[in-house]
Amino acid sequence: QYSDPHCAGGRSAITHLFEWKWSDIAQECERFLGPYGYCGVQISPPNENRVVTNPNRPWWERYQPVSYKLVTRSGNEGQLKDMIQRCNKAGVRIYADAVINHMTGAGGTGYGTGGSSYDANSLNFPGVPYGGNDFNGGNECHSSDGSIHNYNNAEEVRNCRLVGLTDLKLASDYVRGKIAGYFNHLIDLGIAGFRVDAAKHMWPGDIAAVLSKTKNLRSDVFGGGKRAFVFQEVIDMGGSEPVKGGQYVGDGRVTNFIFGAKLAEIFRKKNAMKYLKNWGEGWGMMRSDDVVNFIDNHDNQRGHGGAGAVITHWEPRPYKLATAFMLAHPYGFPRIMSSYEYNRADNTEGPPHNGDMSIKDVSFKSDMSCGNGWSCEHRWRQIYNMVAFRNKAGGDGLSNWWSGSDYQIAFSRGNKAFIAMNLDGFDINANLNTGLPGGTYCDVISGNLENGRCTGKTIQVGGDGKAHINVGHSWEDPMIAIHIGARQ
Ligand code: ARE
Ligand code: CA
Repeated sequence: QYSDPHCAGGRSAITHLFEWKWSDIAQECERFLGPYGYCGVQISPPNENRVVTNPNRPWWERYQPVSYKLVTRSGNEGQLKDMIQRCNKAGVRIYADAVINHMTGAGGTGYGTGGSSYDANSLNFPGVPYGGNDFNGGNECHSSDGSIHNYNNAEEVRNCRLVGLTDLKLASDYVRGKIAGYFNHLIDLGIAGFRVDAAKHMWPGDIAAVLSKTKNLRSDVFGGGKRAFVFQEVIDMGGSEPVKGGQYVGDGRVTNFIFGAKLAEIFRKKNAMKYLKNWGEGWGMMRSDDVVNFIDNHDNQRGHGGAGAVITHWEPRPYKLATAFMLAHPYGFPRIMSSYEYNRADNTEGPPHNGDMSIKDVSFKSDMSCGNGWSCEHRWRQIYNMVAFRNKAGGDGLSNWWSGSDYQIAFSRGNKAFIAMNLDGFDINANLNTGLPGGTYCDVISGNLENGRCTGKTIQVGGDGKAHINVGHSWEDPMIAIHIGARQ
């Protein structure tokens, strides 16, 4: 019910434009995401948050709500509305990061980004309004100091304070109504769904109760009777914690944290690539329709949020390989992280900003990559061309699996697309079945098909679907990928 992302016309991947301004996202939908086939965008939390000045405006202040007014450093309600409208028109969906488990950190008073006051000492959030009765306290939470310490106690994880954040009482009908009101406001603006932050810290039944109070999506944009796409942040590494991702699949999809951690081992050469043969449910991960997959996210790329060692944009060679694998493989629904550059010794640093701490515009270079401190992984050729590959592959399953050695693999997606990758110490030189119709294809890793000409390598596929595949082990991007959308 809540697991359909509502992609337009065969699109199949989303990107997280972390900390982008609404006005920049609107333009990005029109000039890039729409034309290059992205399904949608996860945006930073659109609701009013606490202004944190020590450290000065860290990225994480946006995970401390003050109210559900739509005013943040990314823009105001008018700008949000304009962005959602323009993105939908470009065929690109918008999903809001929904912080509904808690309000600000305990203690302290001040103002939010929309001018609302808050008093976390007396649990007073007049901008909603929430008061003392709307939070979990001694009756619900039994930890020594009201915060979560023991992740092996499910009740503590759900009813106590996550890193000291004032924990909302989602068992209360009033609180559920306020959250659903916030969701319905966004639905009226044309949003397609929600990433539910800290879902692990809420009871699945409480999330279901909130969702049951939400409206259908706008029928003029999505057609009649459509429900919001919901993907819930539950960090489940398959260990001993009692809270499992599988407990949440009734409320929508779940973020699949094992995915990036396991692929990091493979693409760092700690586990053989050939074992990817039964990747997906065969590796004990959740059902394909129940997951959102990613190589890294805004937390684990900077050492927040646990969940193991992952590969990030700071290591471009394995990152491009791992991302290409995610996009080429049929398992699950993929999300591409789009980051900004930060001082790696300071994991609190917020987005690129001007002297007055307003967020900097995203700028662009002639090769389409970004400037002004924005990394824009979603604009890397090896990544956006693999989004097109995935769209073309559509519902076709994995076929023609080949592994030449521990770290050399190739596979096709029916008769639509084919990829080969090599992390071994010697080249791939093999005659492989690509599954594709005969013809000359453009390798979309090394180039683009522009006006019928390939700017990178070309690959000849014979009438029998076979091709000579060469992948050099010392190439900067040791992979090739071809599909029916890029045939000369
Ligand atoms: C900030 C300060 C804290 C301070 C707090 C309250 O950093 O020192 O106590 O404010 O004043 C983000 C940041 C936090 C930040 C918070 C609020 O990461 O540092 O706290 O914003 O500003 C657990 C949760 C998981 C959560 C991760 C971070 O289960 O839901 O921790 N991830 C989401 C977001 C984060 C965000 C929040 C939740 C809060 O993606 O960006 O926090 O809205 C094991 C467990 C995991 C656990 C992990 C880390 O792996 O299995 O469940 O993740 O440890 O504890
Ligand atoms: Ca909670």
